[in-house]
Amino acid sequence: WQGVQTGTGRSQYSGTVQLGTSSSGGSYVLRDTGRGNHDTTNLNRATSGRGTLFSDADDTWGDGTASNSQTAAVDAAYGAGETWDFYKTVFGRSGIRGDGVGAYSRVHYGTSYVNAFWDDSCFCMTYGDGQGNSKPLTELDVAGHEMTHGVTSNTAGLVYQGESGGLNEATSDIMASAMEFWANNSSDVGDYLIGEKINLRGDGAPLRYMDRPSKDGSSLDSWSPNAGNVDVHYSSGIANHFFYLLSEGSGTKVINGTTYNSPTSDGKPVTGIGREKAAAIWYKALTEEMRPTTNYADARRSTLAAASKLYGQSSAEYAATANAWAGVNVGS
Ligand code: ASN
Ligand code: ZN
Ligand code: CA
Repeated sequence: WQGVQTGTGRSQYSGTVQLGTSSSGGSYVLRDTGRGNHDTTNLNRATSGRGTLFSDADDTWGDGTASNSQTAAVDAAYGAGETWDFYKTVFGRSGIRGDGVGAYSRVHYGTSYVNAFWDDSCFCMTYGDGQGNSKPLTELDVAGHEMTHGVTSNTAGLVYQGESGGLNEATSDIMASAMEFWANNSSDVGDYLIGEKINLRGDGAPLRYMDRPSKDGSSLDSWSPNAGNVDVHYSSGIANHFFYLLSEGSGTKVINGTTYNSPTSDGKPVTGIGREKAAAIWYKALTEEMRPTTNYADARRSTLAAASKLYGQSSAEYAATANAWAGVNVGS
């Protein structure tokens, strides 16, 4: 396969996008040579194996609908590319392990599969097609979420159960949202919602809300002694809410057309420092401070240490980090 080609994709969620592709003998494949040779493959309803590398005669992929089998590949490849570029540009991280090597993405997993996942053993991401009113699980923030599970595995290694599991899940939502804002795609604008365009439950609601996680009916807005006993996709709410408060502050705010209303558990207002600084603090904590057994109290210390390194201990950013944790009932 030769050179770095740029294909055109018609995605389901992100409009018309540019894709890194490769050529050989007059045909094209979804191998992104500019991003660690990240491949996108077709499982064609299988639930194991590497799948078949997508190929195409004219380097124009998908048609924006799920009836075209290439469309899911366009979204998956675009999401992996944006996430790669986000980590590289914003944090200087070259790929999931930081070694320049790409993972790969598999689409059309199984039949009516309503999920997506990262798997350390294949070093790959996998996407289902959804079922009924639920569309393919290939939205940009879902790709960022799954790929970030790979980054977490290769850095802090947060154990996927109890409080560390909630922090692992939150890290994926936090970095996915930061990436979605950074990607600045006019068809899928940045927000503090996860999976907002998939219609996962058929009621038009997003999968998760970061400003007030309990809006989904299950996630925690703030820490309680029971946090380690709930599903990691619900205990993540505590850190997702922390990240929202640290970025945007408490109260009501409209961002890219979405209205947020973020309360604090102690009733005290929090002033945000902006999502770029909040993401920088989280990433530094993840990669330099957190450990496999980090719990919420440790995460507070980790982010304060990161804020201190980045901005100094007497900075507004350090104070806001402490205030945002207080706002989700994680104290000193
Ligand atoms: N989509 C889910 C996640 O990334 C899959 C799972 O729960 N294993 O957390
Ligand atoms: Zn996850
Ligand atoms: Ca989103």
